[in-house]
Amino acid sequence: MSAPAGATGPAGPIETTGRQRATDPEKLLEAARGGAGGDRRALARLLSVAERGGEPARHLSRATAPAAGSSYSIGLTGAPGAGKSTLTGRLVAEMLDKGAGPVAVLAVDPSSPLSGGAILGDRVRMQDHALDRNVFIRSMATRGHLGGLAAAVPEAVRLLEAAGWPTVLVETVGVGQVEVEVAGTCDTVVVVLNPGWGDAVQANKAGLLEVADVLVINKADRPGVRETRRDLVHMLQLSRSMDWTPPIVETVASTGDGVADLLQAITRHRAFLEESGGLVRRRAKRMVEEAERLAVSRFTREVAGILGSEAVLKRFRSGALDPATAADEVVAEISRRLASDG
Ligand SMILES: Nc1nc2c(ncn2[C@@H]2O[C@H](COP(=O)(O)OP(=O)(O)O)[C@@H](O)[C@H]2O)c(=O)[nH]1
Ligand SMILES: [Mg+2]
Repeated sequence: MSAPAGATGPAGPIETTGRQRATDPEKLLEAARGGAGGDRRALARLLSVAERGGEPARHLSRATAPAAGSSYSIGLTGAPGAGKSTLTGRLVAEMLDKGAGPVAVLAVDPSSPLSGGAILGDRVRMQDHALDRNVFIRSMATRGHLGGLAAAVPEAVRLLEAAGWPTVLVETVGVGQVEVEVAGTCDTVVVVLNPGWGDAVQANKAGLLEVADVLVINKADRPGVRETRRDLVHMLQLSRSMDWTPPIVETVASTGDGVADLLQAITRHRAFLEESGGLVRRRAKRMVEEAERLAVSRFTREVAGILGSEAVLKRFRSGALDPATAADEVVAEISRRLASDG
């Protein structure tokens, strides 16, 4: 099922008629600039472009590149139900309270082609902030972007950056491979866990501890906090040998307890990255990874296109072609196309 042309999903319908119709990203970007004071409809449209990918997104990507580095992104990941949305809402409130706004929130759901119920719930929970001029909330799902969400989200973050949002929070719904990858595209990665036997172990298995810059034991109003903390400390000692040891923060998102500590931990990690030069390195490394994802997915599509042709299948069926020769032919064909392109 595909989205009707021009729809933006959860951000609301877009007019598909009239002069306003989005074909010129530069104009839209111009309108969207100014952060909290910018045109949010234009921003929503641009985010749809980033979400869908393809040539328009590449074009947009070039337009937003000059703004790179002017805002800070924070990723929150953790198992469904861990309290990420509640915590995100609290964190936004805390930032606004401390004068650290405006804040843009991207709620990312890789599992649904169009954002569904889970994200709708998130939006309801964050509605207080949706009314606030200093907050922009947007859901993102898979829309056929060639590099997947792990490529679409950084594009969206750069777009928000170019539009003048100094802080972007990225919340993922779960802890699948894509979600961890998406969170990993942010400057500071917050991993949200709950107290209880085995949660720390699961986090380790899911590769969460590897990407974590800040660890949160949310639902600290429940038993098992001390054991979970002990397990985490132990696992961090075993698996990490680096200059930054992720602090472990206890929160009760439902009451707001510990959220100020969480913001402080994030701020300290940011300062650490900025002072050590790690931020610049980290961002450059991410750009390489993002470019790799895009390049590989383009090649993959080319390869699949050539090998999936009826002519090739016919030769395979009749025994006239073997996989190794076919691979040679594909490489030669792609090289030929590249040469004639360039
Ligand atoms: N007891 C308790 N419940 C919490 C806490 N934080 C969140 N919850 C509840 O846990 C449930 C899942 O929270 P949600 O934010 O949707 O989790 P998400 O799936 O990770 O986004 C909701 O019913 C929250 O009210 C907490 O610190 N303590
Ligand atoms: Mg959520």
